[in-house]
Amino acid sequence: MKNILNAPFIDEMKKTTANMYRLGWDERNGGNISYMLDEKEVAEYLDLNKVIRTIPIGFEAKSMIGKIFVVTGRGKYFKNVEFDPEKNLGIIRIAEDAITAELLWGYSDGGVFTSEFPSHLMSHMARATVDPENRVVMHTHPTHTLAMNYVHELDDKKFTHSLWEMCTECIAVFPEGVGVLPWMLCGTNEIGEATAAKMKEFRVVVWGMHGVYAAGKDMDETFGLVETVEKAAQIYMLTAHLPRINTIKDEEMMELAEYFGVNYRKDFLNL
Ligand code: 2HA
Ligand code: ZN
Repeated sequence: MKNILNAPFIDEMKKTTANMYRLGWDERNGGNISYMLDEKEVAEYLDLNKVIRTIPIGFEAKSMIGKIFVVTGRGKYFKNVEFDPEKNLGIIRIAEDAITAELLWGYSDGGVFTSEFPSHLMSHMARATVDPENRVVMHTHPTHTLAMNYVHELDDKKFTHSLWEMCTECIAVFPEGVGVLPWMLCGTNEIGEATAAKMKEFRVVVWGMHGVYAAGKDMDETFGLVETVEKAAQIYMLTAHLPRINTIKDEEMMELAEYFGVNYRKDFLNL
């Protein structure tokens, strides 16, 4: 059996949480990540018949039975993951009853997965229906995106349009746009369900005045999405209070999308 601390997926979790922390997006225990793993790959590192303990999920995740995830821990700080992955991360499998998770590794101080895990699972379930390759769900508090929530209308089309205008390649990176939810209480199944509903259309969902949820087929794609949205929001916040002299026009955004050959939300442009 190989040493789990050398597993590429643990390394990715360490590097990603460290990057996000240093970007200032994940203060204290802010943010959480869940990453669906390949059973065969995990079996190289762990005895899959050895369940350490079980943890209730809080809803029935039928389509996820048997799926294995590495998930950040409840109350844990992204800052600390790289130094003690076994305490701050856990590897869990959704049990046959669909309402329990079986802990296979981690949460070594007796901890459990993030309070957002039900929301993550609902997003995984929603993305699986539109993209069977989806593996990652990420929640974080990117600074400028959050700032923009206070000065911009929280509307899918208007918010997306403003982001697309801020960087030339935005429309190519998230051609489907971003979904936006109003402020809602976090950690509840209600926000999880609202997020999952948006996740059928978008890979990025803004939680009004809280942060973002993002999904993708791997860590790079998911992180890259958040990074690009955040960069656009930063340009927006650097310019929103200044007279606008130039802009990327809707015709130009259309030209870009067509050049990159992406399937974009035409109804989010005003042509
Ligand atoms: O896990 O960010 O929304 C901490 C959070 C909850
Ligand atoms: Zn949060």
